[in-house]
Amino acid sequence: MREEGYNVAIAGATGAVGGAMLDVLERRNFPLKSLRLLASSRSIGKTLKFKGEDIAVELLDENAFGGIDIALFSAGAQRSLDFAPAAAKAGAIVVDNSSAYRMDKEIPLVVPEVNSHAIADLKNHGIIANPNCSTIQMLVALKPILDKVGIKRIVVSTYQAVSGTGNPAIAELKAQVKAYAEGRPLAVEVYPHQIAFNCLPHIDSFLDNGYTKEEMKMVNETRKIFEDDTIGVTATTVRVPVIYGHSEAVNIETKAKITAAEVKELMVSAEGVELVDNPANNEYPQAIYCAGEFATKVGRIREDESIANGINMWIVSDNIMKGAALNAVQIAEVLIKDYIK
Ligand code: 25A
Ligand code: L14
Repeated sequence: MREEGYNVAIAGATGAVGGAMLDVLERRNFPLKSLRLLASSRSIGKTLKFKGEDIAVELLDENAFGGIDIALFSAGAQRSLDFAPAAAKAGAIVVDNSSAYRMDKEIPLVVPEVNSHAIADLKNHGIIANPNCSTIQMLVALKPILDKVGIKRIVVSTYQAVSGTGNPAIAELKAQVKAYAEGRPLAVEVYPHQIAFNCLPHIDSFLDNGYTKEEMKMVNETRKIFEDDTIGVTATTVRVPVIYGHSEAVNIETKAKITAAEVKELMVSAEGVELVDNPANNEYPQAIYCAGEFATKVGRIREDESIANGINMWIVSDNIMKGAALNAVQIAEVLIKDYIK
């Protein structure tokens, strides 16, 4: 580790994820020498606060990365395709939150608690991909079970917060709730339908196979991160009127038998996981208590009585934190410990 700290840039600093990156860097006291905040021309003239100081937002372009050690990208897949290679060429290591590079065979896709070793492959292009939010929290919880008894198949249904779509979606949910309470008509702009008091089985765009892109990210990214193409994964991803925190009902078929009690024991010692499972006291993971938290919470652990080796569980995490900003900063922490001299 360098005494004087590291030069870090955030591309997409004004977004929902970028704002959380500032928060995580501050809360984890990341050793910074300098911090550069980048966004589109819409945000030029704005400042953002970091440790009580105002930092001006600068334009994201190919010349923005001189002297940067680590560039955290969260400005959408197109911006990553446009500018991440330039950042890497300028000598920065890129941690990319978008979907642009996740399934590229030469680019590591990393959840530090699960496959930190894959970071070594960053030497190919200087880019590391941060997985999809729904995938990250599921794998943090499933990894100890995978290691102990093996997993054959995963069936997951998600209940996803609007913050994943960014600040405009948060504003739209709040505005719809207010308009409803005041008896006014609801404006619908961000999603194809009203999201207040509704559930939309539609996240990201639809594909030819009838699934959404979000559903197929959960299938393909799980296989890549677990390094097992034989694992069966099927997903239904649903948008719900929640601001922060994705919830997931996860059913797994394991290779060998594991009891609910044994799974609970694994969750107690799992890195990044907190067991919240006391139904007698109405205690189970809930999105409203996950906002701003780093841990992935797991509860409602039961044996699936319809098959020999099955487990049901409920997994909740802040999609903007572990699902994006925290995971990216954790990768940066591994980089400064093991990879950047
Ligand atoms: O990979 P994908 O599928 O392409 O999607 C990734 C996107 O999903 C979000 C994240 O958006 C990311 O952009 N996301 C959520 N969870 C995620 C996760 N776990 C996740 N992504 C990965 N993993 P976001 O809203 O958090 O951030 C968007 C940022 O990108 C900046 N940006 C947009 N276009 C840009 C650009 N930066 C440089 N050049 C461009 N061309 C954006 O900054 C934001 O920081 P900004 O300056 O453009 O916008 C700040 C203000 O402008 C408003 N606004 C946004 N879009 C428009 C707009 N106003 C008018 N017209 C618009 N089209 C915003 O309200 C904001 O206040
Ligand atoms: O990281 O919730 O691939 O609308 C793209 C869709 C992030 C969440 C990604 C959403 C996602 C986003």
